[in-house]
Amino acid sequence: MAENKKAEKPAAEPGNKKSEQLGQFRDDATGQLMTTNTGTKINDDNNSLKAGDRGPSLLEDFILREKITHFDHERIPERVVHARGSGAHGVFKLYESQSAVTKALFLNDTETETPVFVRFSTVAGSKGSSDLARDVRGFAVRFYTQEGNFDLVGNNMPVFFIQDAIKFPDLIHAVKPEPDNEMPQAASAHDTFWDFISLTPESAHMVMWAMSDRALPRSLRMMEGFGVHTFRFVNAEGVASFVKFHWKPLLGVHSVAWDEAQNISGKDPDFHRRDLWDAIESGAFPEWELGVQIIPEEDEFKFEFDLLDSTKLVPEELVPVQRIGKMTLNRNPDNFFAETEQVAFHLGHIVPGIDFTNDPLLQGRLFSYTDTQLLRLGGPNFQEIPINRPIVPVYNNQRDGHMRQAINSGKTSYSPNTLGGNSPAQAKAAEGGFVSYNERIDARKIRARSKSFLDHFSQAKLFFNSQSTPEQNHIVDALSFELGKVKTVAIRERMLGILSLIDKGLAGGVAYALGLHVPTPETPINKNVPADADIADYESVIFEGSLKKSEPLSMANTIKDSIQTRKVAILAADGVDEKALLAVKKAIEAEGGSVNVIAPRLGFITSKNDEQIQADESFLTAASVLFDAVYVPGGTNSVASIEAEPDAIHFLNEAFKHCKPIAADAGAMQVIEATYFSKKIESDEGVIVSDNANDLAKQFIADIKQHRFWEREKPRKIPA
Ligand code: HDD
Repeated sequence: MAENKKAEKPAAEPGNKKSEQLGQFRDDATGQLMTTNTGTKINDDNNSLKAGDRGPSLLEDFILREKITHFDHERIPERVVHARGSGAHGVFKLYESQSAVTKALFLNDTETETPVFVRFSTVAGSKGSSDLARDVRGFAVRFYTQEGNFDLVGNNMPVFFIQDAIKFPDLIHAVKPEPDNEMPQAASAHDTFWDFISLTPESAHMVMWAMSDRALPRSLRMMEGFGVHTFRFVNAEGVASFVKFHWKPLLGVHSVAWDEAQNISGKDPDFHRRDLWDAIESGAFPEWELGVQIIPEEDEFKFEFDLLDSTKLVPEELVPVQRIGKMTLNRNPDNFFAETEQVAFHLGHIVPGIDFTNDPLLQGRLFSYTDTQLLRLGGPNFQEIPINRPIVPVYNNQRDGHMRQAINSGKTSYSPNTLGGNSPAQAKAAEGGFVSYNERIDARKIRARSKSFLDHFSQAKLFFNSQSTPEQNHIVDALSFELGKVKTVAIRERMLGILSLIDKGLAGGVAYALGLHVPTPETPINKNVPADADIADYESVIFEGSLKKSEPLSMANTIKDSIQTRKVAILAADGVDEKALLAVKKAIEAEGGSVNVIAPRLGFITSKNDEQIQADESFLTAASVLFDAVYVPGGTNSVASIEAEPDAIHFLNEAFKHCKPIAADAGAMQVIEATYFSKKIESDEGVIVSDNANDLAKQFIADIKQHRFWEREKPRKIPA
């Protein structure tokens, strides 16, 4: 009789404590026989038990009942925000001990690789929405440290829409699909969002970020991450400092164009998820450096803004970001539901050496995250789900509840006790027990916003002024699009009032697109505003920050030194000049880029010297928006076929429109001549035509490093 042997479950990464722990739960049915959940082998999984050939199914059929029941219960509530996400495992390695500022062991110990699990997400859309929505991206990192889990639950933007957690349900109700018709999906371009925003000027700074190209990342691997709030570090002597956390991607920060984003949403709604998965599978592990801005406690009031206000960032010019370690994502999850869906992040998961501040947004979040997991994961034992378990043992007197896994032995589940030897005993600070920072609070209860939170515009201006011209144009375009989708004219006008307090040119550009006038400074934001909005009174409106520009805020200043994992399309057909094709392919692959040959149909194409070259995609399955650059090799017949292929010409026109590098052999000039942009190529950077494959490859690679030639958007209307 065939026996089901318990499958071996090796750690995916021996030596990695989290991976080893997950290995105990990983199951693999390869070579095994099918069973019910109670282990009884199943003989027939295709037919239910019936009374006769054509008779009714029998209630007795435990196999049918179990299978259908489990299926009926397969779904859990999606996250109320950040429903759509992608996860990956990795490690964090510290460069240098940070013991001067924090006693957190994983930030002291440069030897240990700390396992991490990261989940990236969009905020507004449902679980099945497109990756390319214009949205903030969640950037949640769990460190499985030797002192317990530390979760850094951040975003790809350093500030937030609101200052106080009590406004979060309002913000999210406003941005989510409208309640009467559940439209639009994964989009802020609708009336309720802008109604709320136009009545909530504290959102002005975040709106600048959310309407910038940061909301359209080229890849999850090419975005920054931020802890947003000011946190506290505490060292072994009990000395505290404020800290802001940053993630700096080693591939730089890059985005796509809005028109491109909308097309990607149709061609491949999983674009970011696939990109992350493929990069990890191919061994091109995404990397970020962890940065910290440390502010000594005595400098708390040194700034023009309040450190406790999450609508403000600390400019790097004022406090430099020190890079203290590197995170590498090196393994995809085995099971999306078990890991990415069930992971329960919480910024209240901290370890000794890290502590909270009184930021009212942070304080409210501390409540929300556990609360939401109770509903989403069904009860108080969600920390026992494998992805949530710390790598250190858990001992306390919490007991029972739905789906309890631990079998706690012994008589006592209370403290203090004598019957159980007073175990588990409380840990003294010297034994690693968490002791909250001993902050002095001497205050009256008050339900109000601190005056130090009232400047809503100086950093919105700082952000806008720090952008390059193409980036500023994109913000104007984004707001013109979003407010153009708003039906209520009064909301558009109110927003123009807000924008005019940030930048007159910005407001003017958007007003032009909307066919409206910028409201006068006297009327802007308090016209027709309900008393609850509390936005009429600001001295702050006119506040000018001392810093006028901050370089790191512009993506134009990001790293542009690599073509690692960039995707290049080669348009080819029978008769292609394989020497040129292969030379360019080889040069790109040598620098870590990837190449797809796109041909009129799948299968093989025959080169001009009768070589067989595999077509990776056809014009039916591929789209320019899924690539970073395009190359057209020569070869008389190939060139004639490509020129005659409308989809290929569209491919090139669209790549041009989205400001991507384009290269063609001199022999492929007739293909370029069939495009819209052929007349522009002499002056246009980022388009090369050459009869020397090596020179072409060199220049092409240099262009791909630049990512995009946004200056090409003059005039900014390009057909494709
Ligand atoms: Fe939140 C999820 C980030 C404010 C309430 N949040 C969630 C996730 C991220 C953030 C990345 C997804 C975690 C995952 O991948 O599972 N949230 C932020 C940032 C904020 C922020 C950077 C501001 C600085 N959030 C915020 C507030 C509240 C919440 C003010 C409530 C008062 N957030 C939640 C939540 C979620 C969540 C409802 C939904 C699913 C979950 O927690 O696990 O509790």
